[in-house]
Amino acid sequence: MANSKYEYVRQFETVDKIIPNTWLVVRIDGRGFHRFSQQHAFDKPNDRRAIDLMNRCAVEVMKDIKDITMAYGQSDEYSFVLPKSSNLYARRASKISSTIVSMFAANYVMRWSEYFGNVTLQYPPCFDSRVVCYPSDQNLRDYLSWRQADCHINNLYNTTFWAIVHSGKTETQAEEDLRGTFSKDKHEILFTQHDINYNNIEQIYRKGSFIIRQKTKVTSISPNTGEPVERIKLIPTPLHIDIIGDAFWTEHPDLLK
Ligand code: DGT
Ligand code: MG
Ligand code: MG
Repeated sequence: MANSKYEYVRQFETVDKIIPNTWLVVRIDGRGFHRFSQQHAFDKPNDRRAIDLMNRCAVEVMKDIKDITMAYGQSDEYSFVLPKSSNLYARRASKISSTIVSMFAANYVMRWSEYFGNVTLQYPPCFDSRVVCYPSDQNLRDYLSWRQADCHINNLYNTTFWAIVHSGKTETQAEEDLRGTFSKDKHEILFTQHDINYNNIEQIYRKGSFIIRQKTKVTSISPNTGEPVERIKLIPTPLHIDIIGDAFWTEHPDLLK
């Protein structure tokens, strides 16, 4: 029924095309993960299973949607970056955003038990999603720096908070101890009172995860000869590195093209 009398309703659909030649960032974030992390008894301050699952979902999204060149994740959020030149779904914002977030959430459920073993998933996790466009390379770098700085600030606070609580104080006391403190005070509390050098904490917790497509050697069996064949493939790989400074970007100039 190509030209049915009903077809005029299409005209009510609004166009939400993103302007050309701008970086696209899709950020997804867990809905009510404060409760979700409690209901599933996530380790505090960081649950490695939860982080690995988030990273796995992001890798699967990148394997499927080849336009995504990089992604940054921390806590219950992930940001996916599409280059200025991308014409994915003719740059329709809701189509891009909804495809990425539903693929991510479906993977989260499907792969849950791979990471959480026999911990039962109590209810369906849900993620929100938005698209933001950034006109300049500096805007994009500032966006990613903002998310990584957020990871650092929250992780330093949470690490100190839970160190105080695990040492026997109440959560209210820990909150009071930390009120008005600066970053250097938290480092000091951790070092002198809890024997923790913050800088020695694993990078995955302090820096979050930045996924890029890295050249990786893969071996497969040739269907013709039955022999193993080595090939170089671009595989989305999570790195736990600083993306605020210039060093990483100088090493990877292609990412900002
Ligand atoms: P929203 O996003 O407005 O629906 O609300 P929430 O509750 O998702 O809050 P949000 O996104 O600002 O903060 C993420 C929450 O997830 C926060 O309460 C801490 C929790 N969370 C994330 N990762 C971990 C983890 O590895 N361990 C624990 N214990 N909690 C985590
Ligand atoms: Mg959330
Ligand atoms: Mg969040």
